[in-house]
Amino acid sequence: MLDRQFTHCMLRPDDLEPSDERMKVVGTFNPGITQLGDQTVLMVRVVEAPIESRRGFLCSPRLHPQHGLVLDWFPAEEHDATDPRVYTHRIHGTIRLKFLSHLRVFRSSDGKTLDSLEGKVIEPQGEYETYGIEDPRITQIGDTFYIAYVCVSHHGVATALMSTKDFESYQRHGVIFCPDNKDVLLFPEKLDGQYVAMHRPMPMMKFTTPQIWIARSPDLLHWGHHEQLIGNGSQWMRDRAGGGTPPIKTEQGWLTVYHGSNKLPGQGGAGVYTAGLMLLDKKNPSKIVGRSSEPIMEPQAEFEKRGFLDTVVFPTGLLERDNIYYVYYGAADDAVGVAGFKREDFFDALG
Ligand code: MAN
Repeated sequence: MLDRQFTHCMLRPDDLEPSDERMKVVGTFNPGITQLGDQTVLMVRVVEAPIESRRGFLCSPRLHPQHGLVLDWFPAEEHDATDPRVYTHRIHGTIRLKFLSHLRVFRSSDGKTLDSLEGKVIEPQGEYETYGIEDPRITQIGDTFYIAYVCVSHHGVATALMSTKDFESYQRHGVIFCPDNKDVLLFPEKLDGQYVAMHRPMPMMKFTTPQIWIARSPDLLHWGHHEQLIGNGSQWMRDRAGGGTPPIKTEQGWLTVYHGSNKLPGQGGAGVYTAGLMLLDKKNPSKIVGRSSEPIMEPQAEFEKRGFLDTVVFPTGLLERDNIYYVYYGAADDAVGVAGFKREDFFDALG
């Protein structure tokens, strides 16, 4: 674990008003991050759960493309509800979320505190987003910001793309990685004439523990040339491994922070989510040129240890200011945090 220069909690669920009177805000986390002029833009995942409860019933919210918010009620005995995030049908094994996520955009002038809590809302849209949109990752390519985000529906968990030039109006480009695939990170420039992305397939056939893959595309929409990047790794990422922060270019190569969780098979909860550091070759990012042997970040502050899902740090954005790397992350599936690390400590950790 590396020494932090600072840790700030930037946003908590209590800070925000719900988007509908039937809902309460239960999470504000996993922010997409970019720099726009002299402001840092944070596109935060806001999670809302139904307020009402009915004895003997469970409720799962969804957004109907025409009718808006719908609350579905099921007999409680049909589902296992022990996971704080999902209900699992006892016969079909299918899941429904206990909550619904949308995105809100905030700005920060100092990179550590939000200028205002009035966040502009981005709602789920269409058939592939009925169970919510989550975990946006922002990459600036030329003068356009591309946002790869998770879209959840009864079809599964996929990744879709939207773009904007000003964070006021957005263009939707549809699903770019089909279910189940999350944690898609775009590189900020073409390499060898192709766009590049890291992604995380989540196969149902468990030949492997989770892996991060890399893919290429001529146009950001059609992805191919898939190659495995990392996986089957250390104890700290035996249950989960996934891309974290969109890679940033350094003299030495592409720098990115990724996450892993150490849950054992059959163990309850989600395990401990920690973060590692990785450096990819400047010209050929399928080649790893440096990697921290241990996590650089683990749940440390109280707001990272206790929340909706305890002991989670989940990095989703990386910026450099005055030789300090600012890592933005979701804490305990609950709050937005930012932690600062010395530039030289990052490069020492890469070995
Ligand atoms: C997991 C968690 C949830 C998320 C669903 C769907 O269960 O990451 O927070 O809502 O996947 O993406």
